[in-house]
Amino acid sequence: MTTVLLTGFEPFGSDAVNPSGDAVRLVASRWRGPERLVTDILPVAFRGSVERLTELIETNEPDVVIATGLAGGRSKVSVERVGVNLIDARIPDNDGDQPVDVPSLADAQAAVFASLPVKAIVRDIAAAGIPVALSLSAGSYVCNHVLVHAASWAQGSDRRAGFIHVPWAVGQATNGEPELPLDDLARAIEIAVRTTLSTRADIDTAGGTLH
Ligand code: PCA
Repeated sequence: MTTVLLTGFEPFGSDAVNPSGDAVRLVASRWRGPERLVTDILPVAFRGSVERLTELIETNEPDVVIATGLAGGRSKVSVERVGVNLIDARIPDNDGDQPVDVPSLADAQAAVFASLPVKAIVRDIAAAGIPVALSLSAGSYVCNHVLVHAASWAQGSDRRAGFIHVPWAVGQATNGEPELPLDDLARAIEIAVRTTLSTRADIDTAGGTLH
């Protein structure tokens, strides 16, 4: 049976909530198969996140890994295209670690592409009326770190992996940053899972930006 591993993150920094974890829990509660969906909430820690991801992969042997996280300040769901092999942490992680200018993965390429059908996912989330965009940067913090590890795990195999950043959910942003209904975040993530399962090769359409 096809298995999808879907993760969100716990809260981090000074925040009490993380909509990625809430949205993933919502997707799990609504999932009706037939594929097996395994969900989990990762710690916002450079070491702990990848340890947990590796453990989940070893235990569940997924065909697809989709990790999600919060990108506070973004107004749209962001489907990440690439993980850059660089950590430059602006704030300490939840374990107090703050690596600066070190690789996520030693002795690896400078970057690794997500292997999800990212353009088909953007098309389908947009068709559901939810603001969405392709993104060329997942940042240089724990989310990007997890993307690099997940995408590297999938590289050169039939497995697929990628990352989706979500904005704040309604009622959560503290500085007037953009928010979307939590239900939209969950629907967008579920669409990403469904589209990945139904789409092997991505659609051939221009999706880039000039800057
Ligand atoms: N967002 C952070 C880490 C955890 C999360 O939800 C990031 O974008 O790196």
